[in-house]
Amino acid sequence: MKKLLFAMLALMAGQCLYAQQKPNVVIIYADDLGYGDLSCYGATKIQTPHIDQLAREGIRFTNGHTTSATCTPSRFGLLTGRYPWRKSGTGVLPGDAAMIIPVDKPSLATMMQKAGYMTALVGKWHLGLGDGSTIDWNREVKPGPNEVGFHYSFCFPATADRVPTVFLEDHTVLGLDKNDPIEVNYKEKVGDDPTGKEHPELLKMASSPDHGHNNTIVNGIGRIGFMKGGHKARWTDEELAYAFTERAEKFIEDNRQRPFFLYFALSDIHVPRMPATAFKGKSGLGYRGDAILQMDWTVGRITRKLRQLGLEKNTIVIFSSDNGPVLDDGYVDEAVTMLNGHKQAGPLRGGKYSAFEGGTRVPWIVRWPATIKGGQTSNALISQIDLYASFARLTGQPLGADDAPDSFNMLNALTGKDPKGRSWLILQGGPLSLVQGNLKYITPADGPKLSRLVNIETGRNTEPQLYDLGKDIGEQHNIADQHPEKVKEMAAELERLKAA
Ligand code: NG6
Ligand code: CA
Repeated sequence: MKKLLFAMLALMAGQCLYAQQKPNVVIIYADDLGYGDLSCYGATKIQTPHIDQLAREGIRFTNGHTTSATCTPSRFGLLTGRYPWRKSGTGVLPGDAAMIIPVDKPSLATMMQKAGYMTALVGKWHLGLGDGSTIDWNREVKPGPNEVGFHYSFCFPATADRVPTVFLEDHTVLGLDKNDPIEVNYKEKVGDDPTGKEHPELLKMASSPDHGHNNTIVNGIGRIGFMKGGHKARWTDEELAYAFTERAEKFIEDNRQRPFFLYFALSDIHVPRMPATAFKGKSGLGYRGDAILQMDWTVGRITRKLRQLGLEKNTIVIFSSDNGPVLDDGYVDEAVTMLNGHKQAGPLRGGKYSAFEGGTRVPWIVRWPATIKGGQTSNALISQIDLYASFARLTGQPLGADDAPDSFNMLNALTGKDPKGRSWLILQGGPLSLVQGNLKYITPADGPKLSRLVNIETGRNTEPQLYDLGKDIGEQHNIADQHPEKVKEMAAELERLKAA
C-alpha cells in the first residue's frame, strides 16, 4: 500500500513537471512545396491526409510567407531573423560554399540552446560549410550547423541535385572510406566517374535540356558539380526520406524527457524527385506528386512518434515550405506532362524564383494542442523570419539590440489570438516587394517576364506594380497607374525600411 502511494505521488510529481515543461518545437520545412500542393490548401488531384490532419488539429495560415523565393535566402532568414538581401552572397549556394550563417552571432538555434533546449538539424542544410578555405570532405567539416546552435546535425550539404551527394553527421561524412577520398569541384571535372553530358545513356532520369544537371552521375542521376571518390558514402535518392525521417524520430525519442527543438528540413519535393519504391507511381501525377505523398508520409511518421511518446500536446509542430513550386527544375520527371490539371500554386501567380505571391506565399500550419484550438484558419500576415523573435518570447529569451533585427514577435498570430499579424512585410523574389495590409508593391526590375527555363512568370517589370491582394490574390490587375501617390509612398517606405 505504501509503495502504491509513493508510486502515485511520484507519478503526480512527474505530471506537474511535465505540465510546466517548455513546449517542444518541431519545424518541418518542405522544399519547393507550393501553396496549392496540399489537399488542405485546395488540391483535388492529390491527397495529403497526414498534413491535412495537422491542419485540422491546428491553424492553417493562408497568408504565411517565406522571406524569399529560393532556398538559401529563406533558410538564412529563418535561422538569423535577418533579411537575406541585407547581406551579399545569400543566393542559392553551390555544395562547396562557405557557411553564410555567422558563427559569432546568435541564431535561432543558439537562442533555443540558451533557453535550455536540445537542438537538432535533420535534412537539407544549404547554408554553406567551412570558413571559406577549400573544404576537405575527408576530415572534420566545420564550421557548420553544430557551430551555429545545433547540438546534433544530420544533413546533406546543399541540395539533392548538387554534389557532394553524401550525408554529414555532425562534422563527418557518414560512411566515409579513407581509401576512397572525396573531392568536389564546381568548375571542372575531377575523377573518372561518368558525367551526364558525356554519357546520357547511363542516366535513369534524363536532365532537362539547358538546365545543366549533367555533371557527375550519382545513382543514375546527373548532378550539378563534379565529384570524385566517396562511392560507399554516396546516398541512394530513394532512401533520402527514410534516412532523414529515421534520424528525426530518433532525436525526438532520445530527447523525450527534455525540451527539444528539431529543425527538420526535408529534401522533398526538390529535384531530383526520385521517391522510394513505395511511392513511385502512387499519385498519378508523376514523381513530383509521388514526392508529395512521400513528404506527407514523413509528416505522418513525426506526428505518430510524438503521439506514441505522449508528447503530442505540448509540442509545437510547424509545417511550411522554403519557397513556392516549380515543375521542371532540371530533370525530365513528368512533373509537367502528368500534371493532370493540378494547380501547384493554387490561385497564386508565379512560383519558385518569382516576385509574385506564388514565390513566397506557402503552406503554413501550426499545431500545438496544449494551447491552440484546432480547426482554425488564419489570414494573418506572417513570415518565417518571425519565428526567431516569436520563440525568443515563448522561451523567455531576451533579444540583444543587434539580434534578429528583422524578426517580429508573432506569437499571438501563431497561436490564433491575433488575426492580423504583421502590418508590413518585405518579400524577395528577385525584385523586392513591400506588402502593407492588402496592398503589394513590386519594385521595377529589368529582365525577362517569363523564366523560360522553368516556365514561371518572374514578376519582373520595368514599370512599378501594385496589386490589391484582398480583391486580386492572383495579381492579375496592376493598379499602379490608378494610384501613383500610393506607389510613390510605398516605394519610399520600402527604401526607408531597407536602410533601417
Ligand atoms: C537552380 C537549379 C535548380 C535548383 C535551384 C535551387 C539550375 C539550372 N537550376 O540553380 O535545379 O537546384 O538552383 O533550388 O541549375 S533551391 O530550392 O535550393 O533554391
Ligand atoms: Ca527550395
